[in-house]
Amino acid sequence: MKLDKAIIKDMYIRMKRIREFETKAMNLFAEGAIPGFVHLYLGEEAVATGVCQALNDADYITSTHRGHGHIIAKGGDLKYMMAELYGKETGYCKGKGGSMHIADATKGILGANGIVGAGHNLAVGAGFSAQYRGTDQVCVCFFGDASTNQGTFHESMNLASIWKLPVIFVCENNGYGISMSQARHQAIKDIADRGTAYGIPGISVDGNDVIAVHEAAVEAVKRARNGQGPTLIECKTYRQRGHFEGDAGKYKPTEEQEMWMKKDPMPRIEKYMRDSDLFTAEELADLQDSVVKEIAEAIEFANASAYPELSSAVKDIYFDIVEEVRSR
Ligand SMILES: Cc1ncc(C[n+]2csc(CCOP(=O)(O)OP(=O)(O)O)c2C)c(N)n1
Ligand SMILES: [Mg+2]
Repeated sequence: MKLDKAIIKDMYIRMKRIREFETKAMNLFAEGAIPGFVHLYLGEEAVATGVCQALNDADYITSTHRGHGHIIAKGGDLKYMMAELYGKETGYCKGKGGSMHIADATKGILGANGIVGAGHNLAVGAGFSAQYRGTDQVCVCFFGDASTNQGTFHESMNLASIWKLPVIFVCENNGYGISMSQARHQAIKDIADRGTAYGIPGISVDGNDVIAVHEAAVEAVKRARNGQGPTLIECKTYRQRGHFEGDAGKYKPTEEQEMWMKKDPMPRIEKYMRDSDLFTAEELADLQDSVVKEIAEAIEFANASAYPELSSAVKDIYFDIVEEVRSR
């Protein structure tokens, strides 16, 4: 597929934002600046990017516990994200949600999600809503390999198929569910095969090749907008870090890690950009500098922000909202 320079440039910026954000989050967590848990997306940047580049602002995504990449690729605000990781009051959830609860309804980001498999149902709901309202919106459901063993995956695939909902199921097969390899948690190799059981076309792509992911996503989005129903895209990729920061990932064989580092999506897209003669080395360096600056500004913003007041711990909770609705 021959892509316009503008699309490649846009994808590179999104990928680089994720890489830089995650690298900084990794270091800041190690320094103790970020509390709680962070599950990093390093190595999987091409998946969220290739898919989200094929979407419009009005389209939806559902995310996972490993959600930073999805949110950045769909246009989430880097400053509010970083502030949320820091637990600051300027964050997306006023510092009370952390990494796994970031959502932005204005960008169609229906939320990261700490419950494995919960995004599938939300995606079906969003797809049904779009179909019912007669809009041309689609919903992308991002999820991991291990989550395809949850009942929600199967229920959602079935319903999306029978109702021909505009949902694109994007499986990030990074080879592991926590410390358990795919070979130990399911008896199949290609998760794309699971589409057959529900009458959904399933396709496996190299998830570290942003152009291959994008190509598959464009096709699936076209089908969904045309009323032809869901597609299952399995993106074969690799989690370069442990399951969360603090997990050294000792169970990942060295040869396996080395093999996947050779397929790192960042140098691959950079090589493509240089070899295609579409970008000069200087242009590439300028793009890199501008992203590094953006992330530095997000960290500065988070650092300069205040922690929430203690009294805010009982604000914006269920009973608070019920009270507000009652008093209207
Ligand atoms: C319902 C539920 N069961 C178990 C867990 C614990 N848990 C957190 S992440 C995870 C593995 C997820 O693996 P996968 O879906 O492949 O996503 P990845 O972490 O590889 O991106 C599990 C079992 C959970 N958060 N929610
Ligand atoms: Mg996994």
